[in-house]
Amino acid sequence: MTRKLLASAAAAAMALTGIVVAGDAWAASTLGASAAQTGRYYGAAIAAGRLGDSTYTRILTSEFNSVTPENEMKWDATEPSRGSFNYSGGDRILNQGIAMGAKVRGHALLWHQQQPGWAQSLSGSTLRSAAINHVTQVATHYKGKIYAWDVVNEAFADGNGGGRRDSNLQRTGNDWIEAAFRAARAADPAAKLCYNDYNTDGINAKSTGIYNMVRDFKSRGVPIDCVGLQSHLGTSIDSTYQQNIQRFADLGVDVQITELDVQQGGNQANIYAAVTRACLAVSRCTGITVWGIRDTDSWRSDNPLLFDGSGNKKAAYTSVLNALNAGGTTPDPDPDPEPEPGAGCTATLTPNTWNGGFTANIRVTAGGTALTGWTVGVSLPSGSAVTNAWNATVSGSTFTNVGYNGQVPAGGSTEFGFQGTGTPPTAAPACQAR
Ligand code: 9MR
Repeated sequence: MTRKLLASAAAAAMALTGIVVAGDAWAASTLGASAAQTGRYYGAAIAAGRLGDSTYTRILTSEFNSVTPENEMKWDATEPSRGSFNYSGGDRILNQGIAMGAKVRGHALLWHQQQPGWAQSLSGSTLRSAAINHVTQVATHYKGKIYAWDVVNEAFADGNGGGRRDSNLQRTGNDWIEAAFRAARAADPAAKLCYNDYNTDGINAKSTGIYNMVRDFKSRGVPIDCVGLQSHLGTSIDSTYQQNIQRFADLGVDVQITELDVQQGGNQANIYAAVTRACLAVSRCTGITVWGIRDTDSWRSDNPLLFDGSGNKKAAYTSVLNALNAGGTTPDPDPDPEPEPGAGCTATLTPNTWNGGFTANIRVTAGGTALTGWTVGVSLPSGSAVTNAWNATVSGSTFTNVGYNGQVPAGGSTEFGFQGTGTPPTAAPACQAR
């Protein structure tokens, strides 16, 4: 092959991967490819009903490497009548994302809006169990396929000093959010679990209320991995925007910009660039999603997106692309590795022999990471058997936490015991976090 042919073959290959040569530097030519240079994604909220529009789909497939269903995975869409689930719209979005090799964000398991009528009319423990069942069912249906779930959306109030929003869900008890996160983790352990909200795009009372909740969750071992800052913006950006992202990241959660759109007519291109730069500056800010593709696809009427109604790139698009190509910090792909089996906890056994049998008390101690569940394996001498256990369930000689003692803070302990026939174990029990 001649040099020229080689060069054009390389150019064709680069065009396919969205990379072009700009000046001396390599610069990606699409939002997704340029975000990927620093290990991030650039996504869009999409609607199943628009996927037949060829302009829409052309922009979607060429520019974005993450998708969020704008409405299709919400409670009213997925469980229109109690216990009867409909995943048709959600699955269309999921399959579009899979076909594109994109990350799929799940939105949203529980929210005070877009609840089906039957849920709106429930309250108390009936609503609580219906809500948790909803989380379990939907997260199970999409198990292993979702990059990050907005487990709870918009549960904090505006102008209430950082307190919760009143809603039917809130009235089931203040612990409804952690119950939802625990159910989501149990159903889909691979998905990152996010809390998502708006008007949290700077340091203010509302974002501080959320910050305090995340800090509390982390200290008690409630599973939470990320915070979504929606970023529905007007004509300015809060001067503490980046600082706010950073303070959440410093709690040990990822941050994602989840629903970005910016009013046109103010400083749109500059605000988009500032959001991009702020995310790139914080290594745990892992990606940005715009809430729609063209201005005409938006829920807003002030032309807040990156493409005009005809699908042309706007100035805001170019400013985002340039900001992405200017580079930034690189996220650690696995900032919170799961503990190695056995590394998350230790167990000690204290036997008490009595006529014809024994009892044993086992103390489980968490390592440097809080436990959200544990199992302990005991090696029994031959001829011995477990007859019953307390504060744990038993299968053979493997013991698992019960509902009230799976959560153990880092360094903390809990105890269970069992009774057996024969002689007590002599080997140290093996503890594993789960
Ligand atoms: O864009 C969504 C619009 O199509 C729906 O009618 C609306 C219903 O409340 O929800 C919009 O998306 C919202 C998102 O789910 C949560 N944050 C605010 C978004 C804009 O309202």
